[in-house]
Amino acid sequence: MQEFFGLRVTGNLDLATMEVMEKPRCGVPDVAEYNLFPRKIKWKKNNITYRITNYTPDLQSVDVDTAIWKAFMIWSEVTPLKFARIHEGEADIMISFGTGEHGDSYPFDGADGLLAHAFPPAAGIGGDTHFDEDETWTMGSNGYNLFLVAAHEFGHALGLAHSRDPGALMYPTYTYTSMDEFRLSWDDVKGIQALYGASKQIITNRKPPQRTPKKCSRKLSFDAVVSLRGEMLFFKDRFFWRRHPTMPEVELTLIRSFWPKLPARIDAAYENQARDFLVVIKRNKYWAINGYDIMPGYPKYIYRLGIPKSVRKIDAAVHIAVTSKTLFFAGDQYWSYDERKRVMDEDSPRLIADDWPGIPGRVDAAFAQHGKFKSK
Ligand SMILES: [Ca+2]
Ligand SMILES: [Ca+2]
Ligand SMILES: [Ca+2]
Ligand SMILES: [Zn+2]
Ligand SMILES: [Zn+2]
Repeated sequence: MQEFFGLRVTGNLDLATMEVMEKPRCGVPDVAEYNLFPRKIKWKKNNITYRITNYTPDLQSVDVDTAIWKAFMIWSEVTPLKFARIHEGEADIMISFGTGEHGDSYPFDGADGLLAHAFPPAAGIGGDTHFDEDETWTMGSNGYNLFLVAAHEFGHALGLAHSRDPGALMYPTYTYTSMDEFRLSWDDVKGIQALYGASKQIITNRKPPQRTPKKCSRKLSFDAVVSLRGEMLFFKDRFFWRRHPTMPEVELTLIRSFWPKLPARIDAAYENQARDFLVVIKRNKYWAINGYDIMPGYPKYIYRLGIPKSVRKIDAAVHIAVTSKTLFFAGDQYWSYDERKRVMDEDSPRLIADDWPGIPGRVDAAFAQHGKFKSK
């Protein structure tokens, strides 16, 4: 894997970075080096008040109250911080919805682009959190999810700057996750605990923070490896690394930030270059993708390709352009699908060990490169 990952980080603004910067994002300016504001700005107390000064017409007020309260909860669960709502007077964190110039000389920009911003802890406007009313605020996956954006902004209101970890809540761009699936990353937890310390209370059924995979870890394995329009994608957990031949650096990206409708994690993937689509497999379903778009009619069941129903999970898949065959690996067997005739080859399945002696047991990921075929 050194061929892909043994390259130096340049710190230059490259194409991938520029793509990220065009995505819907938070309006707090970037402090790229660190996940705290430079001078460790924090509240000098653990009991913090908030007040919702107006409501968005996009949601019922009870939903706004819930989203805001849950967004505070994710920070209070991991710190000694407590948040109390007040209904009049000045709270530490004043929350409002506004459009364009809304009274603080940091105007919003209409639909999309900047979604919200928050001021770091201080008296007066410090801690205050503003949402762009030109967005459509929701409790689900359409428009922008108020809970997710509020949770991110409250990170700023408590003293966190942006993170460079694409798995972190404090990453500057918006990627949808449902409220049930949502978890802070280790980076977020380390950041907030550096300011306020850890929570004293024991919360029993809380899921641990999510770790972002590290490309230099010796233990790293991949869920899937695939070429896509000349780039190489290495899938791992919620993420993939992208390697473009002309770019010096690999970029780590959330799967959902490219394809919001895909599962958060995948099992296998392959590219059909001749027909220009990518196929992503998760358990017994597969999705065909053209560029950013999931093709109509997907997901479909893998059984439609001729894989028996006893197979619940595909370990790896690879398309061999010269033969027009796609190979699906599951356990110690593989199936060969003829993409030209659109039927499974009659001698499928075969034992992996019979055709690739030396591959030990189960396969994690497979891809074809320079006419050769690799598996890992
Ligand atoms: Ca304030
Ligand atoms: Ca906006
Ligand atoms: Ca709105
Ligand atoms: Zn932000
Ligand atoms: Zn504002």
